[in-house]
Amino acid sequence: MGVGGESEPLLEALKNSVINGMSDESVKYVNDLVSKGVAAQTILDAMAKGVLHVGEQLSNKQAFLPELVITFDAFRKGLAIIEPALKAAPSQGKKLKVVLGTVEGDIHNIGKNLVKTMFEASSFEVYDVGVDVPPETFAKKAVEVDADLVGCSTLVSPGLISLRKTVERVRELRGDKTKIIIGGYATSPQLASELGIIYCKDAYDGVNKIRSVFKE
Ligand code: B12
Repeated sequence: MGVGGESEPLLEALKNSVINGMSDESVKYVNDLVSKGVAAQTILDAMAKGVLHVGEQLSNKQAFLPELVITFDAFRKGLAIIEPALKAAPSQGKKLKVVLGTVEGDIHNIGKNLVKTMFEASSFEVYDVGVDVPPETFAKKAVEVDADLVGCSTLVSPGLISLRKTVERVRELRGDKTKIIIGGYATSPQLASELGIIYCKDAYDGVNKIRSVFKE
């Protein structure tokens, strides 16, 4: 069944519950929408609008990390309900594939996990390779999944050695088929331009830059 006018207020309420991080409400609205026969993708789109809204507020310093964390929690709980239906539905066009991890020598994962949720909310297909990830693992995973992007989170300065090797190795195995994006305390726009890759100041910036590079 399509969206249908009568589901619009419910979709709007779902979006707002995600924005406000009211996960019990989000779960209830998702269940209501599912029982009305609304397509899983339509439900996902409503939640994604909420996630991106809070991501944008964080980027503009109108919201702070705790707000984003509860928003993500509501999103993840709602997503869990519709995930089987999303996987079963015929895919709508090609999704961008992103291999995402924190570089070798670095165990920080909060930023990476936020990026992952924001990317999933943006309908990118994310392959999370974890933390302390060797260059070879990033590159091999990019080959295995035919990745459009490799995303490297790098917060500690010693991680930059590994980041450079990752860039090199991904290029060796993937040429220009895979673009590389970076973020985190140890990275900078200057480093990205030196390496010919893309710097993202936060997850929201990442979504926008990816969309503009791939003209989605
Ligand atoms: C929390 C924290 C920790 C926690 C990590 C918990 C965890 N599970 O991640 C703990 C206490 C374990 C920790 C450990 C250490 N930490 Co620490 N840590 C921090 C702190 C305070 C916050 C990081 C964080 O989570 N921020 C919140 C998230 C949401 O922000 P974020 O990571 O920046 O991510 C956002 C953006 O940067 C961007 N982004 C990030 N990655 C990516 C990737 C892509 C692809 C994209 C698109 C975007 C993107 O999007 C994210 C969301 O919007 C930072 C300070 C700082 N300013 O970063 C220090 C900091 C990173 N830590 C630091 C250090 C030194 C360490 C230790 C080495 C300390 C020690 N001596 O043991 C160890 C690390 C050991 C190791 N080998 O990794 C230093 C690094 C300094 C440097 N230049 O090397 C910092 C900068 C603190 C400081 N000022 O000294 N740390």
